[in-house]
Amino acid sequence: MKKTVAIMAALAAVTLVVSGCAAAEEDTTSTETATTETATATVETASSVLDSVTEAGVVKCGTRDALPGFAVLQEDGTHVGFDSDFCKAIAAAVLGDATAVEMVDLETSDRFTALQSGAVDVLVRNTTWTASRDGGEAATFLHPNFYDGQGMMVSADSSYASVSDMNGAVVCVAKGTTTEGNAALESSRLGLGWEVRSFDETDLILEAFLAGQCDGWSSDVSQLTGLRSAYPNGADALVILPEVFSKEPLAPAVLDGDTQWAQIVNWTILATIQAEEFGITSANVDTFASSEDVGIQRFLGLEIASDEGSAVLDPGLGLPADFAYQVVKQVGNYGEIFAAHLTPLGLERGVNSLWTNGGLMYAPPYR
Ligand SMILES: N[C@@H](CCC(=O)N[C@@H](CS)C(=O)NCC(=O)O)C(=O)O
Repeated sequence: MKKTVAIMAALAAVTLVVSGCAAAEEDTTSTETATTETATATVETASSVLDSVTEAGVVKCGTRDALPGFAVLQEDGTHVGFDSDFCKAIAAAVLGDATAVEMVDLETSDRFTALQSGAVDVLVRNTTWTASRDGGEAATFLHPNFYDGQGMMVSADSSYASVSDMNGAVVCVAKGTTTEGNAALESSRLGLGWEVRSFDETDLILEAFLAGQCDGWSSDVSQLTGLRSAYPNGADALVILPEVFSKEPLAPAVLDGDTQWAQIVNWTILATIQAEEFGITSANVDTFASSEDVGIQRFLGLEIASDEGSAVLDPGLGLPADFAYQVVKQVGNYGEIFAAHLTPLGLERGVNSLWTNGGLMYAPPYR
């Protein structure tokens, strides 16, 4: 099918050449608003998930239904959690309705097949971005929504104070995860001779752990924290050891080969980060309707006045001009989402702070 794609980037580059960087930075408003109306080119692209999502009026989001803090199906049928909120944010961005989302519960080993078969439009399920998954699972990973690392949880009445105390331990993990390989590697690195035992479902690890069949339960620290909070014998019966022995950037993913859909999901995540940086929250977003800050006007899809008239910025992503407004209004900014679901578990922002606070959360300019 034919799609019209704005070529603003090329025109912006021309602007820089003719007027110099400083001038372009000071007076980009008129250039960018003018180009939104006139500068387009037509290219052939394959059909996008955007079309099927728009037609269906719903985003199918591959996630979880029982991971405290991240994605929990409640008795009233609603989903609550950090990952659930990013699923809702995508629906708010694309369809203007955060509730227009079908949450598809996936076990770890089914995640990529669900994406490949089209059973889900996007995966937001504590999934680590690795090179092999990028290259071998037909998955395109987007901006991480949580930078994590692998850790070890043990019984509080065990004698383990450190991973290096766990000589000959049985370490229980979920099948189809990065956790399996990392645990084996850590065991051989430290010469601990672990038996890494893999289970199809988290519930089965829990059963085995309760039955005393596991000396350690290894996973991403964020997940261990969530699972610990819901432990049947109480959170205090478990301890998460201090070591973090891998990098686990948890990132939403879409199927390879659909750049438009990938950009849409990416900019939805980035919008939550940018909103936090601007200080725009679900509670105060409407007060920015009269903002005179051009950066905020662009971001919220507000009319930007210029000598040529007024227009809203359309960067050509295939998103409605007010997508960031809808995301923030209906779901919240990154900090709000984190505070609502992860702070109560005791997780700190740490590397997931904004870059302005020394963290890794950084959105490219929306212009
Ligand atoms: N981030 C790792 C681990 C992800 C993962 O899903 N781990 C298991 C281990 S506990 C899991 O299913 N957790 C959530 C759940 O079952 O609710 C990966 O992408 O492989």
